[in-house]
Amino acid sequence: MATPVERWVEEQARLARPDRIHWCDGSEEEARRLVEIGMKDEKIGEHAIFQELNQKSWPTSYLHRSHPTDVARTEKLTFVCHPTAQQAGPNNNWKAPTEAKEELAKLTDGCMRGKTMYVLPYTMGHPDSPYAKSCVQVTDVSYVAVSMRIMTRMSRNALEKIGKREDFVRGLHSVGNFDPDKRFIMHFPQDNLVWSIGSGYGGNALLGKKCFSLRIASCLGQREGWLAEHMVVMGIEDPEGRVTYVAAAMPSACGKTNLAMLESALPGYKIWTIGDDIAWLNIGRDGRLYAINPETGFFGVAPGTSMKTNPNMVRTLKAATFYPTLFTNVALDLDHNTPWWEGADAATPGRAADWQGKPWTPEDGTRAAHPNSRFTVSLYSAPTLSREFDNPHGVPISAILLGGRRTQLVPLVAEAFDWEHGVFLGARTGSETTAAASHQVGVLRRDPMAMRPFCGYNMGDYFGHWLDIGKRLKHPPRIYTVNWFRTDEDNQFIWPGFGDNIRVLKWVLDRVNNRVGARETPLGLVPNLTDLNLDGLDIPEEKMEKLFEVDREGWQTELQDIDKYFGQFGDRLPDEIRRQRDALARKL
Ligand code: OXD
Ligand code: MN
Repeated sequence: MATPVERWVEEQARLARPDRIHWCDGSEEEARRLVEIGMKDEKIGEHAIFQELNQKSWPTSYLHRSHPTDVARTEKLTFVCHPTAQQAGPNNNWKAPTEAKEELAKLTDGCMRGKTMYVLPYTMGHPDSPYAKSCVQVTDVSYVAVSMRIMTRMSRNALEKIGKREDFVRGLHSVGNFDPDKRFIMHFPQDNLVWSIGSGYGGNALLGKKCFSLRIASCLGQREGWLAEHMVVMGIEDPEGRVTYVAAAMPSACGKTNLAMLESALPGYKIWTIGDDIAWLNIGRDGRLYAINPETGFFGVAPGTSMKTNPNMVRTLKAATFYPTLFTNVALDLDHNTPWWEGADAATPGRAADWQGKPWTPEDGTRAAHPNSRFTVSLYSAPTLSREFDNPHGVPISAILLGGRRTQLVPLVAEAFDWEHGVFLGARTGSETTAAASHQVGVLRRDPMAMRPFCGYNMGDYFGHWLDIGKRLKHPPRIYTVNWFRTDEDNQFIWPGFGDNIRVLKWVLDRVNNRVGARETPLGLVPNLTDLNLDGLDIPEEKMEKLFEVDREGWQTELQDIDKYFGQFGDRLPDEIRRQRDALARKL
């Protein structure tokens, strides 16, 4: 008798009509075979799916070029199909499930003709974890199959674990013909289903990532009493050898990966990486909040990555483990057959192919790598990998940082007065947009808890869910806002960022261990400057003060924007958030 997974795969094959079906086992041998297939047999336009890079300087690395219209997550084409529009909220595009499925079925009909359908069984989270979820994705491109091996725990065991169960998470993916007018990423939370067609890029195509582990999982979390968040998880070891675990939410391309594996500028401190993008947060028996990272890989932004900004990532990328390591839409140094991007360690190549494979020289004055070019690499290759990474129960979180990219207004760091105030700080977060999604870059938009593109249900209800979680926590983590991006009159960043962010993390540790006091402002509790370790930094005191300045007039204008944003949620905005907003207005 066919299993539920076999029956489901059969059904998808009847619709998409592939020439062949390949059930993946997640082995290294298989990954090698898929890379070979991608180098020889599969193409996007005129480019092979994979091109081997210089294996001496970049062991196990391959270049992938996506379709030129398919270079980032496309929020406009992403839908969450709850039974009602109210459940999806103003933060999501919505279509009625039946109508959405009819439309997708038309686009999917016969879309895999002439191709192989790869069946990818995987779990998000360690298979022994009570929080792990079993999933199956089908796809028609080797790039996605290989990427999913890096990003998830893909194996035959995953299939065995599902066995006769019907509640596995389903992902149907096809690149279709890459036509942007026929591109949709649709979610059906009631069916644990993601259906994505027309894109082979990152979060649009690796369905275990944003689609399941954030959008669908946030809905599961609402139902089951936990949180799926766009967060880094890391351990911070102090000079006494104690490790404190912290989670940090930041919008896409705002430095989460650099933070997750930071090399400390302060002696005696060390960062241990659990994850750089997604955290599942559950309440433990002891009333503390525990975090797991459901993923096993990094899908990080390449431009700007170097020994200066993130030495541990450069070490990770150069590790010789065959998951393998993929570079997508970076430039190619033609003299050395090596990947290159703006801000890389290697000198600008004299002769290169740009991200589309077109001849490029520095004189062209254009960017060689796409601003959203990426690497996909296993977390197991990271020298900073935490010993607790595979701990099925996760790690206890002592502090949650909520960040954004703000050149003005938001202090370097501020501590919330309590959990409810912290939820408000997260709810009112704004950030300047980056190239991680297709939209105009550098525009301020509200991005609560960095979840604007990823919260799979009404954001008003989401704020309420955070407040409920707080009520159930006996020992809630403290909540902080952080902002590395404040600029001076000359538009220069005041704070050096990167490895120096440990100075802020040290203050957070000192606060959660009740070692230092703080100064109250309308925006929260900020450090006394004498409590921030600034040894070896050369920032004039007045600039340091500027990092904590409360611009009351600027905040009045900001409040209007916040009110406008909150206004969309009507009755679904919790009263507590309104109370917090009014308290801020009174203090300004
Ligand atoms: C990502 C994103 O890829 O947030 O992590 O866009
Ligand atoms: Mn992300």
